[in-house]
Amino acid sequence: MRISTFSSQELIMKVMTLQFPQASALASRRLRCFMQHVSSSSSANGQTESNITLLTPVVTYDPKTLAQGSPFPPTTPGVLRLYNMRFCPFAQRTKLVLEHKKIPHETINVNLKYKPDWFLKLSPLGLVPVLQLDDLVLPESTATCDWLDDTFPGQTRLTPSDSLRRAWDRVLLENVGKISDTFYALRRKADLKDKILDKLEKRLRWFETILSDREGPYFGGNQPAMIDFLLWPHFERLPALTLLTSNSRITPDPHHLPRLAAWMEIMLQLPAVKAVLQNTNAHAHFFASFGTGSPDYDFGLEE
Ligand SMILES: N[C@@H](CCC(=O)N[C@@H](CS)C(=O)NCC(=O)O)C(=O)O
Repeated sequence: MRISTFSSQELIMKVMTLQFPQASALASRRLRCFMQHVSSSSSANGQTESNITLLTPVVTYDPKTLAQGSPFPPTTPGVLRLYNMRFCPFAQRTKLVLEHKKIPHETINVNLKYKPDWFLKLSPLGLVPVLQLDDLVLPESTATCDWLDDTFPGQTRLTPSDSLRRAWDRVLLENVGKISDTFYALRRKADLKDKILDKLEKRLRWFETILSDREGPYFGGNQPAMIDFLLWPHFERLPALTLLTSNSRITPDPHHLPRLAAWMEIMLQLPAVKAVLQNTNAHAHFFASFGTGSPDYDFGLEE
């Protein structure tokens, strides 16, 4: 694992332009870029010193997915990389934390149906998200988010210091996956639609109750916390499920679930959420394409 000094005092910006040979395997990517040397600070509250120096990416990668047979996009020492898939709710968590904390990184989108060999070497389970920084390789949404929060505490930690709150956030986290399972259940067992929707409503009411007991409007209180970013991707997809199933019971509405509906509204205003958001039509399209066995990973990107 690469750990070097992470200076809290200053932000060193070094701009350099790199020119890569046109004929390289990455010829299709834009090769002119800037390098900024950014140092972030360790937390002031005496927690573990973070000693990582990050460089801001120098190459702007094409956001299109890399599939089997694509050459490995070379890494740059000191540049944090996220292996991602634009419609993956788990990778979206990591992306949200990166964006919210303004942590410099580059993103490589991976075709998860036809995975490149180099991706399988990095991620033997073949799952995104994965973070890579030099020799460090870290998979799993929650692990990557925790690591980012610990390593780049910035102004505010996203993880609550109160242990009971942390424990309850874990309870919420454990239950959110069941919300997206609804979509797959509805596809597989259309005849059980009412039962499935009843279960979903029950779960959403449970989230509403927990949120109502908090000081709001976020699950984190008056500021978004880690749990808000971990939950959000699953909720962002609910309007698309509503669209696909023509069932309005799926998306929290202000009359029945006012706190959740307000939370969704306020989350949508966060710059990190805006930066990573896919709109309802895009999600619906991706879900539908996934259902046919040909996931349209690059939907919405220019040809
Ligand atoms: N527990 C993992 C789940 C990640 C996950 O399921 N990612 C999906 C995309 S949304 C994936 O990589 N699927 C590829 C595959 O199953 O082969 C996490 O939280 O990161």
